Amino acid sequence: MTHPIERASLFMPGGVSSPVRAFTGVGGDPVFVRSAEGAYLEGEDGRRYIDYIGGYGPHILGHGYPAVVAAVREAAGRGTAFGAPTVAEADLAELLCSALPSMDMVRLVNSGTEATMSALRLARAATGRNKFVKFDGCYHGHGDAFLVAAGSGAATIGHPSSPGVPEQVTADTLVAPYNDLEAVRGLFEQYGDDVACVFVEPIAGNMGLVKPVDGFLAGLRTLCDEHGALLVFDEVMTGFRVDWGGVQTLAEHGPVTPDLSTFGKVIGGGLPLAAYGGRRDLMAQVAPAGPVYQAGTLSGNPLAVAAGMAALEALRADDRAAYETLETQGAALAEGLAGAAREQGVPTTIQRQGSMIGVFFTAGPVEKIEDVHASDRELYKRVFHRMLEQGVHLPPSPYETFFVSTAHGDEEIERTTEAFRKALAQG
Ligand code: KE4
Repeated sequence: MTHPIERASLFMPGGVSSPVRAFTGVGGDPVFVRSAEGAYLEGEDGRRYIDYIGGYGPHILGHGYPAVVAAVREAAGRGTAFGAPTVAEADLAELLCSALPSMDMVRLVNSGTEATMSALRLARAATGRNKFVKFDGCYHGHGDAFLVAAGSGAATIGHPSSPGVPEQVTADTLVAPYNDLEAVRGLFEQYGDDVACVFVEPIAGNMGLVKPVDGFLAGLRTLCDEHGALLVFDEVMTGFRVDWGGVQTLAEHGPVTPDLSTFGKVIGGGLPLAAYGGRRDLMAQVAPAGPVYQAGTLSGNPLAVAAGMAALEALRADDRAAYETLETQGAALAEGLAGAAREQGVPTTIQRQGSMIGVFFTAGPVEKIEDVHASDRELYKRVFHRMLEQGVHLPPSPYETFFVSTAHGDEEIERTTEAFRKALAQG
């Protein structure tokens, strides 16, 4: 019997709808998923897998969360994509703004990419400046301006990391190493009055999990204030994942208040919904209230809004008890993995924020992309496949984050830890 990837590859580039799913980061053929429930994926291969991909972030309550499924079913029965405003969108917008002191207003869109590209356009319009700073190893979706590879040296002008992105588009993208405030200070000294914003994942989740060192986020805030630039937090992955709100509302990381923020994943409950928002004086410039154009046929889609609302209501319920579960289970997994690595004598750095975990085969610490490049990524590939054989599906790349959900119980954590121990024991 041929593998599903063979037919899929006849009609879809790489046989997938998004590159990381093709297992290019770990080799081999991807598991095609038939269904999922709670902490488990059901493969077309007939096998069940404990899932740490979590849809790359949305499934904080586990797959097929009943209240989310019910909300989508109910919304579908009333139609969808009206091309007209709905009360439910305003309900979601009000909920998001009530959770985030930095957010006076928000615009709903369909993907994190749309949210970040729109936030960048708004920051450029609001400041009248074109350049912006991003960080090597941070991913903000596939908008042209963000698809840059850092050049050599501490801080550089970005060069396109993909064909089809013109040099003139990325000439305004300035790249600095993550956690390197001096490099950012240097960029501001060189380009200060031309920098529209600093765009950052306040906790980075696209090079594995890398946390800001003390003072990094606050330092960015100060530099932006000194030079009249905006601070943009890309919380597409961290928003409502690390806390009710985001990194910007976590006392342990400040809190630091951005001027604009982007959200996605969790707020859509697994359906296509993302958002950008922030200060009223900035958001009031977005069409049709202001001149900064941005639009979307399916933006604020009733099914996605219903799924997002149901997920957020579940996260807020019982005085946000879900976050205690996510903290407990995330800690249990991190400790289990670290213990197994110590037992096996394998240099391993486990970094965690709540239910987001980064696993790096290196002595660490891991504070920037170079540290991840230098880790034993070949070992990650071997461990990935050995754990897959044992029924545990890690993210198919050492540059991705493990996601724990409220559906990952003690049994799943124990089975994962044991599978990790056995995988490491094979060298
Ligand atoms: P989307 O366009 O994929 O919805 O969101 C882009 C995006 C923006 N900002 C951050 C911080 C993100 O993590 C993402 C998307 N994350 C990746 C996970 N590494 C999506 C997975 C994929 O590309 O298939």
